[in-house]
Amino acid sequence: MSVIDASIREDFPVLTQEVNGHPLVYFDNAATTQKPRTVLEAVQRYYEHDNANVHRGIHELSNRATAAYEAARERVAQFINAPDRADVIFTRGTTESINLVAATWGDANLQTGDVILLTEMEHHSNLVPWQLLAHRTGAELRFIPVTGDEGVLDLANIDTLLEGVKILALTHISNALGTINPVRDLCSTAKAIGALCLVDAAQSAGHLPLDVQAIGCDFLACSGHKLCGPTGIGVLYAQSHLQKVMPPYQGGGEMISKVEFQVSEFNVPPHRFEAGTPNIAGAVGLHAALDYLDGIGLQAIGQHSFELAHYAKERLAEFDGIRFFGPTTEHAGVVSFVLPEVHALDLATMADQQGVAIRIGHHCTQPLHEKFGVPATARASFYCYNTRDEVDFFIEVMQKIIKLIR
Ligand code: C6P
Repeated sequence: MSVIDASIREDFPVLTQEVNGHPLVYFDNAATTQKPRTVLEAVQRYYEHDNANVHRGIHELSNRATAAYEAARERVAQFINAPDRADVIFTRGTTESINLVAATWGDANLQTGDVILLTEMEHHSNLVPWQLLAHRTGAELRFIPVTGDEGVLDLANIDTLLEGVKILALTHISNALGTINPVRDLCSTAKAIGALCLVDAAQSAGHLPLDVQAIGCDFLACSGHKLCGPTGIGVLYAQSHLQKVMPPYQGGGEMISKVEFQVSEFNVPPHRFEAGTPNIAGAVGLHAALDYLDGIGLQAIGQHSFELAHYAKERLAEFDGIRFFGPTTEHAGVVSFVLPEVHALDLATMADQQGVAIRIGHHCTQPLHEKFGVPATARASFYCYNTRDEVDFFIEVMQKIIKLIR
């Protein structure tokens, strides 16, 4: 018996449809989650009643839009327990948040010989920006290894790995494995040698309670669309004292305090990092999404997704030769696997014909998949509105597919 009642499905209009003649079973939540009606309505209400540009006008609508945008910032700060709303920078998503840190803090602080410590399970968004930074500055990239198929971090040599490290950047929850990393311990170990710590919370925000002060990170990045919010809005939490010494990211309106033909002075953080008209409606939708998730309870959401993933693994284990990637006991709502003789593409295409949406590929963790020696895995990822009945239907579909192929 789950902690979340299946009646919450009624909050999500998209879930009521049929796909290819079957009720939609949406198991691609690690890619993006569906949106509850309250989020859709908040965005619509904003455009119907308050739409204007922020921080620029003295007219009523501009004041309302500014108030809504800044209220969203306050709400995010509360959601992640940031000490101050000025610690919250709005971005387009996790990818932009990490690029911002690499391009501003990174360019200003790293030089040849410095080390950037990552893990082997990082999403390309928490790898490629650091590669670009390493090429620009001459810094070295180093990786905490991942153990075999169970996919947890091998911390046996962490002290050696940390030598010369200026920043540790790691994912909280792996999108490919479902591994939940001990970010709190790792941040504290990194900070003990004077390194900074960035947490990629793309898969943990909206899946478990987040507390940046308890984690002890300097930066945390997440995306609105993975937690019931709109696409194109994301968050970078950056400690105020770091923001104050970080050079600007992009130039343009809003991020300046004074502009002359030759030089400019820059606005105070976080506005210094939000050049141009921001995604105001996205921030409004994100605010509504956080209210929605808190209404259900983050603990309950994490527990529900874990239980579904655990049950799916139990059922999938019925298939001969299945190879799972990711931890067996403690993990998030993600199940990744390959089946002998069954090509992942065939599996996903045939599942889609039965209305089941799963994802296949390297899930933007290509080096990790190369390490495992597989080009692609199939991944089912769960969220608060998924049910055990849907898992059972997925297994029935899998049985049919395997029978047909083998
Ligand atoms: N993972 C998935 O299907 P953006 O695209 O900026 O919202 O998020 C990027 C990102 C960063 N880190 C992690 C751990 C992620 O999982 C993602 C997005 C999606 O797994 C798309 S590849």
